This record gives sequence, structure tokens and C-alpha cells, in this order.
Amino acid sequence: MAGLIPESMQKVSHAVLGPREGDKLKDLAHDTKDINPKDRLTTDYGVKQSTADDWLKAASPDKAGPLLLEDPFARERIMRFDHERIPERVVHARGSAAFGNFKLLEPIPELTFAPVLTDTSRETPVAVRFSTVLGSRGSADTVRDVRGFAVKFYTNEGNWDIVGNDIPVFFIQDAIKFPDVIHAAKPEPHNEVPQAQTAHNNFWDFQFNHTEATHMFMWAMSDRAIPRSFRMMQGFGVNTFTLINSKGERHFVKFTFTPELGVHSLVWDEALKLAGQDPDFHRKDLWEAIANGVFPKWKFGIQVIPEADEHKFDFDILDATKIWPEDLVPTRYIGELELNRNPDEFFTQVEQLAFCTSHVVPGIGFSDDPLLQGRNFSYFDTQISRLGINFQELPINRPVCPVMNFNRDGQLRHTITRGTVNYWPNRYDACPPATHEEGAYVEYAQKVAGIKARIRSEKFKDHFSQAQLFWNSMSPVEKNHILNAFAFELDHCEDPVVWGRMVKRLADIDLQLAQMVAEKVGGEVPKEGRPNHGRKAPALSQTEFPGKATIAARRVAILIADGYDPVAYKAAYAALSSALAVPLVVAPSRAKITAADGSSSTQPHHHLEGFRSTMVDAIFIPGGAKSVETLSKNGRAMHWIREAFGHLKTIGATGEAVDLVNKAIDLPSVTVSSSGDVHESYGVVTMKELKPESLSETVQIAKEATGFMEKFFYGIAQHRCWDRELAGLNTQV
Ligand code: HDE
Repeated sequence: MAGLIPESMQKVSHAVLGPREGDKLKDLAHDTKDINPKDRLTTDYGVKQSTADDWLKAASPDKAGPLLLEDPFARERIMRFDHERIPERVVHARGSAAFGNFKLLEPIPELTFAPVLTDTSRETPVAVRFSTVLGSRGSADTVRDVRGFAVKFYTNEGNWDIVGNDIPVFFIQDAIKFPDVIHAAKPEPHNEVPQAQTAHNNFWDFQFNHTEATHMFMWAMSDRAIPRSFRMMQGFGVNTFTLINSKGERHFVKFTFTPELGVHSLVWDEALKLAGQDPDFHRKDLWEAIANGVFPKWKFGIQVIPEADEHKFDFDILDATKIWPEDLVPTRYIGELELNRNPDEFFTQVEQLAFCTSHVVPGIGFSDDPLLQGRNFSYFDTQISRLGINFQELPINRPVCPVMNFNRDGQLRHTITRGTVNYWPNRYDACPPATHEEGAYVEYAQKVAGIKARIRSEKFKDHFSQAQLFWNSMSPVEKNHILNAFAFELDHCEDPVVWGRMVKRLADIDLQLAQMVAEKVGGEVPKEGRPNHGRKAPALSQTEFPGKATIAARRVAILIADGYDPVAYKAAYAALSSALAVPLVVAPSRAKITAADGSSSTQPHHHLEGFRSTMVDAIFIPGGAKSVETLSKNGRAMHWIREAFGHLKTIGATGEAVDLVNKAIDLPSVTVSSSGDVHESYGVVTMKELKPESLSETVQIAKEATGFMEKFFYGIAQHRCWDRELAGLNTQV
């Protein structure tokens, strides 16, 4: 070995290969520094600066003179600033990330020899980035769009990236079509309008011209495209991958993440308003939950098909516009993903976080899915354009296991590799390729035969069966939302050719849907449609994933004004906090508010103009005659109650506030209590105040209050009161 590292060098330094254990935090520590208030400001080359406020000038105290270009400190500051931006991602530009662990619960050695899926003693660090697809980096979070769900597992065998979405299928079958679908969906070329929207001519023109997109656009018009939270979305690998076991057998596999909190969405009117009222809604929600210790979790599942069964289905299992229905291929949940750490710095940990579908570890492989194969080329290529050829050396991207090879140089290379050779084979036998036993990635010996031609296999040509399956599987509320989504989207298309043709296309899915949309958008009402096979797949409806009944991390506004009832207020605040919800006190102004008996006062978090009902999951209004009277005369307060009601949110009120809610909603079908009992009607939970006159009455009231909280919390944990929509009571927004 003598000579590989010259003796003189061996004495003075040591080779740094990176940590061997899978601890990403330890690894990042090499490149992380804290701002120490005692540090002094320096240039990038380490020289302390005497001022950061004045450019060197030819001036005098009474006369501003010209700036001198010779000032290296000022030049450095401006030049660094001028070059701060890197290209945003060509798709999925807007997103945010968090970090955590993947824990395997059920090993699957019969399917793969990848330790990340066989070793239950491991905790694999992960980085997860959620994103929208179409909008630019500064666009809004709550737009109607597919959401990215990209997971980087820093395994001891190298990085494994599942670059998925919250929708299990895609618009196209062949990667060559990707530039077209994205050009058509992004802002139009002549005026760069609209931002972050599918509601425009070109998007729907493309959809009509590509029948293979039919299944996917049904998902995109469903509630999946307006999630309540990143924490309440499923994640799907979409493409078909493979698992290889130690006997050399191969299975096809699809990967899924299902949230512990269930799959929940905003309602459309709320999503639209939030895009203006709080464009960072999802980003903040994720941050807030993690900061409050309510760590989001997902179950990790696999759907598996043995290689021999590849052709046993009436769809092609390599077609990314198709799901594998659960009744044919059930999901088996084998692990858990938890996010428990927010980024320290957005740029270095989120903007520079780079995923590649081609990054898999031994025991996991690709398939001939023609979308996946194109993606395997694209992601690496796009990172070179955004981050440069050495993007994998960036702290957030580098693996936690040793990296050693003879790739060298390129812009911004910063690993210093000591040694006298940079090629293989070399006279030292240095860094030889590994054997399978040593953990090398060995390609699965797949027999490949075919005719070189630009063709698609026949089974890829059924474009409507699963679009119908999806529609048939929706609940009545979900169907209603899809209908309204089409009506909204096509209304935004000015070209009659576009919306006229799209209405006809809908008849390939469901005649009644097509007819209802046609009536709304003013198109020719189709009389005939493609026969619907009538089959259903329950797991396609998000109502199948209600999740854990919890109010943890749910935001609940408490509306009060001077003279509020301190007992009800304090009880609600304490109960919400101990259930890990986020109580937010909202009042007509942010000045301190005094309780009815003058015993206490509170500092509201927000005032009614600055904060809106869209930003919370539920509202609670305690009694107190004066407080309620003030709120009842405040138009914004009344709007808060009506809007929350229209958005199907749980509303709780006690004492005098019961009449306030009654007045704001003004719907005889929603009954509120007139006695001391706890009442629940269409998600409005009320309890009139009782004045205890004896001990037994006090005990009774305490019981009532507990009953009230139970009903109120139950409503919040249900996410929304869908019965209100089914009864047509939610039109007051
Ligand atoms: Fe992507 N996609 N994609 N995509 N994609 C990118 O890579 C591409 C597709 C997805 O948080 C880009 O780093 C092609 C399907 C996510 O950083 C780019 C095709 C699915 C993210 C790219 C697809 C996705 C991207 C842009 C068709 C769901 C964000 C920036 C063959 C399974 C990852 C980047 C992050 C990002 C190409 C289709 C998900 C250009 C060519 C299907 C979640 O490489």
C-alpha cells in the first residue's frame, strides 16, 4: 500500500470518510455553526469589519461623496447578495421539509435483503420534502394541485429516495411526455398566467388530448388536491419498483405512506381564501406541529406482486396511470415514519435537498415502468443544473455511510481525497469494487428482449376503467366536491373549444357527472356516455382513512371581548392545551381583555381583522353578557362564525354565546340548547349557563361541562361536519 498516500502526508492528516453509523445529525454537525452573539462580523475570508453600515466614500461630515469601488467589504456584501438565488426546481418549486426517522416494524426478508427493510433494530434518519407541483417558489400553499411527498432515507448502505406524490397515479405513461404536461399546466407562455393553477385553457386542452390523463385528473379534481395539512396526506411512490431477496427472487412493489392523523382536506372556498390570507398555511402547520412536539407519523406500506404474476391483471402493473386495487393487491404496513425536527436553515436543508429516483440501495430495484425509467435520468440531470455536479457532497445530501470512488473535480468540489491514484484498476488495488457479500449493488439478471420501436404495450391503452373506478368509489360529499371542482376549473377556461370538449370527455367517466358539469358551465349537455362498469375500490375514498381521533395540533380560536365569562374561558383553554391542541385567543383588538368579574385579564393572540376563521379548525365562544354583546355588534365576529359554519367547522358556545351563534347562523334546522343541557346539532355544540345554587348543582354543572368538552372535542377530531354539507346548510360563506 506504500505510495497510495505519500508518507509525508500520512503524518499530518487523516482520511475523513464520514461517520459509519446512520446518524445524520452527527454528520451535519461538521458543517453546522451557531451564531454566537460574541462573535465579530467578518468578511468571508475572515477579516473583521469595522462597519456594515457605510460604504467607503470620498466624503466629509457635511457632504455626501461618491462611493469608492475599491471597498472590498462593501463589494463582497453586494456581490454575495446578487448571487444568492439558484434556479428554483422546474416543478415542485414550492415546498418545505422536516426530518425524522424511519422505523421498520415488520421485517420482509422473504422479499428483500435490503437491511432498511429487514433490520428492525435500526432507526434510519430521513428527510422529507412536501411540495406543490405547479407554482413558483413564492406561490401559495393551498392551491388545487398535486402534492409532492419525497423521502430520503439515509441508510447505512447509501441513500434511498422515494420521490412520491399524495396521489397514487400520474398524468402520463411515458416520460417523454413530461415536458408537454408540465408546459401545459404551468402558466401560459404568452402572459405567464395563471400562477399555481390548473384552471386554464392549456391545462384542460392537454387533458382532453391525452386520454391517458383521465384517471389522474379525476384525482386532481378531488379533495386530495386541497389537503388540510401535509401531515394529513398519504404519500405514494407511484411508480413500480422491485424488491430482490437473497434467493435472487424478484417481486414488483409499490410504496405507500398513510398518515396516523388520517387523510383530510380543506374545503374549496377555504383553500381559495387561505391562498391570500395565509399563503404559508401548510408550511407553518408542519412547523408548528413539530415545534409543539406533536410529531406527524405515517405507516409505511407495500403492495407486492410476484414476478410470475406480472401479466395476471387486466391492467399493466408497470403503467403509472393505474393503481393496484387493494382488493387485488392489499397494502401491507411494515414500518413507521416520524418527523420530529424542523430545519435550522431553509436554503441549505430544503432548497439544496436533492432527490433522485435512481437512488436505491441493494435489495431494491427498478422496473420497466416507462415513466420511472425516464425519471431516473431526469432527477440527476436536474440537480446538475440547479446545484452543480457535486450536489451529493452538500451536507444535506451526503450519505451517512462512507463514500469512496474516483469521481473527481467539477465545480465546487470540496472533498479533499488524499492519494496518488484517481482511477481503477490501479497498482495498489485501492478501492476495489465490492462483492455482493460486501454489500455491492448487483443488477438483477433480467432477461430483456424486444423490437426497437416507439410503441406502448396494448394494456396501456385502457384509459377509462380506473377513472370510472375512482368516481364510483367516492362518497356523496366527495362526488359533490369533484363536480364543483370541474365547474370552477372549466369556468376559468375562456376558450369554448376547451370546455366544450372537456364536458364531453367527462361522459367517458360518468354521464351524470358530465351532464351536471355541462349545465353549470353552459356546455352542450351530453346525452350518451361510455358505459360505466360500476365497480368500486373503497380505499380510493379518503373517507376510508379517518385516522386517529385526536385534536392534537388542531388550531382552535376562542372568540372573546371585554366581559367574557372567565370560568368557561379558562376551562376551555386548559382542556384544549392539555389535549395538545393550539388554543388561539381572538378578540376585536389585541389589547388586554378583562373578564366579566374583573378577576383576570388576557392578552389575545390575534384580533378579528388580522386573523381569519380559515386559519383554525374550530371556534369556541364563552359566554359573558358584555363580551357577547360586543361580538354581536362586530360584523367581522359575525362573519367569523358564519364562515366557520360554512366551512363545516365545529363551533362550541356556552352561556350567552349560544344566542350569538344562533343569531349568526340563523338556521332553524340547527337546534341549539335552550336549557342547561349540552346540545349538538350539525357540529354546533352548545351549553347554556347554569348558575349553581347548591353543591349538588355544582357537581351537575361540572358533569355537563365535561360532556360539553367531550362533544366539542369529538367534533374537532372528526375534522369537519359533513352532515352540514349533505343537508345543504353550508352556503353561508
Ligand atoms: Fe418529478 N421531477 N418528474 N414526479 N418530482 C422533479 O426534480 C420528472 C413525477 C416529484 O421535493 C424534478 O429535483 C419527470 C412523478 C417530486 O425536491 C425533475 C417525470 C412523481 C418532486 C422531475 C416526473 C414525481 C419532483 C424537478 C416524468 C410522483 C420534488 C426538481 C417521467 C411519483 C422533489 C427535481 C423535491 C421533482 C422530473 C414525474 C414527484 C425535473 C421527467 C410520477 C415529489 O427532475
